[in-house]
Amino acid sequence: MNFDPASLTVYLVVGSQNVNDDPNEVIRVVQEACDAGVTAVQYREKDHSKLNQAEKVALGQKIRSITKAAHVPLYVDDDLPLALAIQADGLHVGQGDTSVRAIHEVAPDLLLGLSVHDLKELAASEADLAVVDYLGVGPAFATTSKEKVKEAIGPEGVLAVASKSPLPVVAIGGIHEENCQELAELPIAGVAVISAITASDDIQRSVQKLRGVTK
Ligand code: TZP
Ligand code: MG
Repeated sequence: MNFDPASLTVYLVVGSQNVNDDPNEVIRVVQEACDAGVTAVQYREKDHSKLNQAEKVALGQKIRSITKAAHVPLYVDDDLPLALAIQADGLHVGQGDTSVRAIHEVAPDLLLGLSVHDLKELAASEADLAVVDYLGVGPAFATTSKEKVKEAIGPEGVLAVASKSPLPVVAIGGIHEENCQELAELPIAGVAVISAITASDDIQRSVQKLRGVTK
């Protein structure tokens, strides 16, 4: 699949650890989010996930069929075997994860996303950016959805990285309907969220509001 920056507009990140360890709830959220018009999905089984690899593959395959029917690109967080097993479109990695160059060598067709927290990390990643499609920048705001999370950088911190980034940027971390407009004037391609969608009482409305950031 070719990378389209518009696919970063509203990017749902989700794994069973975000929905009370209930795989069926992951499926419900992904289906409703795709129906509501999310533009990318990342399957992120992390932190205190209770699923074994076979269970991750089984759930990932269901997410794959939902996203495929919706024509929404599917990324997997930092698990190349899982990404290949479920025929994901891409992989997202953090600074401490498998190097993007190593991934690109074995799986050149996978789209690649890389997390960057600040200008220092952007500079340190420069040589790798040739094989990366987009940057995830944050946490924009305080978040409780990720363990060992770095400090929030605020809209200013997102702006600092986005204005120097040669690649499209999706902001992530603590972004909700209520604060997303604080990011509206920034040179970003979109917003990535967990709880704004997984904990939403109306996914259709939440996705609509989040879309407004780049409109
Ligand atoms: N990476 C940086 S912050 C974060 C990730 C995966 C968590 C985002 O979750 P939420 O609920 O949207 O703050
Ligand atoms: Mg990671």
